Amino acid sequence: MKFLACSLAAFLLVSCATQSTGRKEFTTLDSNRDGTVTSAEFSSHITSESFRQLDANGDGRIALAEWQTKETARTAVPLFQALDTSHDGFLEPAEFSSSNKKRAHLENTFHTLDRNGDGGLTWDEATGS
Ligand SMILES: [Ca+2]
Ligand SMILES: [Ca+2]
Ligand SMILES: [Ca+2]
Repeated sequence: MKFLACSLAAFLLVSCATQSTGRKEFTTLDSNRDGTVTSAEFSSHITSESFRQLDANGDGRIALAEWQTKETARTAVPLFQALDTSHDGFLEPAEFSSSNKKRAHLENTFHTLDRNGDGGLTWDEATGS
């Protein structure tokens, strides 16, 4: 899971640390626009964003070649095969988002950011200020 964990963490750092685009990212994360990002809003956005980044040719599925060109390790192949539950050599969005381990990682990241533990992420918490 190292590979996914890294790319997700990298995405988070980029989106949270860049002040200029950070606010926009936060608003994107806050899909119901109530000023806080819930765990559900967080996971669904990060998942779709990671998928979009990995799907280099934008055909809506991730081929092994696309999977491997990102910060790759050979160890990513078993993970790809594990996620590809239909065994057709492509990761569909549903396959990509159904990983329990990835879900657990996102939950952890969310709880780390949610410093007061109220289940919602405010702008201040997201930026660490
Ligand atoms: Ca919200
Ligand atoms: Ca693709
Ligand atoms: Ca598949």
